[in-house]
Amino acid sequence: MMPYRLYNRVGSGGFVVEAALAMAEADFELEELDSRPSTPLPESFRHHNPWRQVPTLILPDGSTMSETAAILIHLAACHPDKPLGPSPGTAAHAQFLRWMVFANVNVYEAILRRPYTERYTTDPNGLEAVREASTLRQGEALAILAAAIDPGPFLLGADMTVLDVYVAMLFTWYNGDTSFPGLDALKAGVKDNDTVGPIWRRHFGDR
Ligand SMILES: N[C@@H](CCC(=O)N[C@@H](CS)C(=O)NCC(=O)O)C(=O)O
Repeated sequence: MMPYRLYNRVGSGGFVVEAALAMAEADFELEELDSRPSTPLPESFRHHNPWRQVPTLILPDGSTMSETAAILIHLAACHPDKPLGPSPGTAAHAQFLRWMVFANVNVYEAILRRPYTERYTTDPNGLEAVREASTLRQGEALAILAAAIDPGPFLLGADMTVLDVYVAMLFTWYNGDTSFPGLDALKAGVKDNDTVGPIWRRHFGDR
């Protein structure tokens, strides 16, 4: 079996996949692309992922996965003895799936409307309005996640899962000014984690 191979760039969404692989104590190689966060990837990357996005993960059998939430759910299923997420079929796993998909389609998608604004309107005079709506929508979706932290400090309770690492990453990209103390505490817990903390700092410094 080959090791996992993760395509990413520093400061991009593959951070959470790298963190999940480390939590799984899996054997993996990093392919860091020479590309700045918030910019399109080189045309040549289409060869690895036709949608030209990171994270893109090559699995040990040589097949390709993309889509952060799908990758995280898959890694948790492959490493059930590691603390990535709850067991499939449990009530906790239902919430794990719920918030994983919510974060992906509502928070991540809203964030992307700022750096990639021209994908969301054909009106050259409408770009700033799309960016403002992006920030508002990020805040609305983060408020739902913040309210779901009960009793905390993590989304599913006392134990950190890859869902929390994902939400902490998205929250650190939030550019609005609404404060979310529950998400601050969740993010602090993620940054404090012995396995994930050093990876966080390599991608995001002290953000
Ligand atoms: N739906 C994708 C979104 C991934 C995504 O937007 N990745 C960004 C980096 S954070 C990217 O590759 N941007 C380059 C582009 O979209 O052109 C996922 O959940 O993995």
